[in-house]
Amino acid sequence: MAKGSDLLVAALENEGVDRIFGVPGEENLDVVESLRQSSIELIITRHEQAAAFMAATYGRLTGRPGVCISTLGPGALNFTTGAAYALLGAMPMVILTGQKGIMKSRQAGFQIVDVVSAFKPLTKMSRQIVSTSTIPTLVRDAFRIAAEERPGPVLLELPEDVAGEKGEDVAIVSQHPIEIPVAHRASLDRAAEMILTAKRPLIMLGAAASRPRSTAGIGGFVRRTKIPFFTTQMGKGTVPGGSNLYMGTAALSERDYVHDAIDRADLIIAVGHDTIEKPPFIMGPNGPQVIHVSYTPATVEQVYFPQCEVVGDVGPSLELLADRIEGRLHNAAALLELREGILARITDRNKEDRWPVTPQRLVHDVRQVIPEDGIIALDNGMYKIWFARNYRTYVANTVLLDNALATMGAGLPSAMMAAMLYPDRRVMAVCGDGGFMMNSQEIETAVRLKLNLVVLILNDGAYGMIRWKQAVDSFPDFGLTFGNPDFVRYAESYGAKGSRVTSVDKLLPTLEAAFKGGGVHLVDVPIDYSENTRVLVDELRNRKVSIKAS
Ligand SMILES: Cc1ncc(C[n+]2csc(CCOP(=O)(O)OP(=O)(O)O)c2C)c(N)n1
Ligand SMILES: [Mg+2]
Repeated sequence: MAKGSDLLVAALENEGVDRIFGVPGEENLDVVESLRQSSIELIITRHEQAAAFMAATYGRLTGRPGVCISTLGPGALNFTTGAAYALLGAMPMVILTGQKGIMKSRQAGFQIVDVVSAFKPLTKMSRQIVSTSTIPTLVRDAFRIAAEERPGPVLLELPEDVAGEKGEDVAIVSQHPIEIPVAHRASLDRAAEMILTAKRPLIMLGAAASRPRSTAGIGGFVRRTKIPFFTTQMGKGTVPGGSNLYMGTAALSERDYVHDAIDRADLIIAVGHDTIEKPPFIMGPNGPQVIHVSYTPATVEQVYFPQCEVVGDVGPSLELLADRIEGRLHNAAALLELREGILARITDRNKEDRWPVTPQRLVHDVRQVIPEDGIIALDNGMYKIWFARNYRTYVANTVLLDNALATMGAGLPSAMMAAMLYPDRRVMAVCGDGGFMMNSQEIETAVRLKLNLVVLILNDGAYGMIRWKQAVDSFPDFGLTFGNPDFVRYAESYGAKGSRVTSVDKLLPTLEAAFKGGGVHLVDVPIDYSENTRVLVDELRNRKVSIKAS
């Protein structure tokens, strides 16, 4: 006879789960006891939201679902933002929640919320486990659904009486390999024809191009066709950005320098574009034609309506497409002449020594202390646009940013996950003073886990991005500033280290010393956001006029 929680944990082990993040409650105690006796590590966080962000990031970086656990009602509801983060960001994740007993109810309605229903719009599947005998199949199904394209979160609710109940022994369902079908020959022929006749082709790498399984095949396609490429924010890094075909990242939807190339292209091969991202360009009736290459068909939107679709396993499908066009492309390099001009504009003023530090200088100095395979994980704030636009990447998944839910509070937990998975690589969280404080309690978790992690806090005493938009829209400056704790002493109170940067020339050495010193190290740097308006509004607005005039 097997106990429900033992069956659950055996099924999780069968899925290769090695760690679970969360905050258990009374209703999970059987599961906690089963975990104690298992090979799975239980990692306690200080808020369920951080556990969900960590589990989602585990899924994003490994392709295998990350797992998080909470109690019923209040704990489960703290997973909602993490579920939405994984749903919009296409990150495989399995959420386990507890519930009061369903066979007997001795506590009436205390703490009971219909969690399964609450998560229906936030997950790919949300189910209650009602008997021990269904646990193996439900767990297998949950992991399959979470991981298959398009990946996302799944919720399983385990009531405490089912967890504690002894039932018949049921066999665990073993995994088997599944190959994703490759695109249809007809669609490959059609796409090849369009590429061969294009005069100014351009490749765009989107969010799904960053899936761990995609990246090698995409690199091969770019190298074989030699068509220049740009990326969306979440597609950053999928082909070595150091290659001489990288044209830039579309951090804005229009008018940026990279749009010089996009606007002139007559064909865009959009690899892995997911319309949950803020649009990297706006399709219009007179703009370039688009070929959508991805695991799943395109979602047609007002701003994205491709004329051709190549749907299937991205790497192998692109290999077949390259077979059809390699060596036959005469116009592959047509837009390449714009490259130097675009990249030069992006690096403009990145060594300026103004104080407080400017975003351009900040991105430049951070790049200096992060090796090619080092990882930065961004929270959400004004600096995200600057990093997306200006930070060059050389290795896939070395910039973790969220251009999907774009929630504040995920920067620190996602950096912690990266630091756990890659202990030999440098990892830095980049957070605003607003976003950092939304999950800053996890510094305790990071210290407890003995992570090596630098947390860079950009201090403007404000919800800077919203304050900036308020000014751009000509509203009076109102309601978006706050006071901060002393971040150095705050770090020290957790047993972490802290440094404050007091002049622009100290930024780089302070970051370098923080990495060299190891452990968890907060670096507080004041930032001057006046560049937002000078570059992202005035300079680009004037530029549009000059393009139109020319
Ligand atoms: C959870 C959440 N709440 C609110 C927002 C809206 N929002 C986007 S950026 C931002 C300000 C971020 O402030 P901060 O973290 O200090 O970064 P800054 O822009 O000042 O660099 C806000 C409030 C959001 N994206 N997510
Ligand atoms: Mg701020």
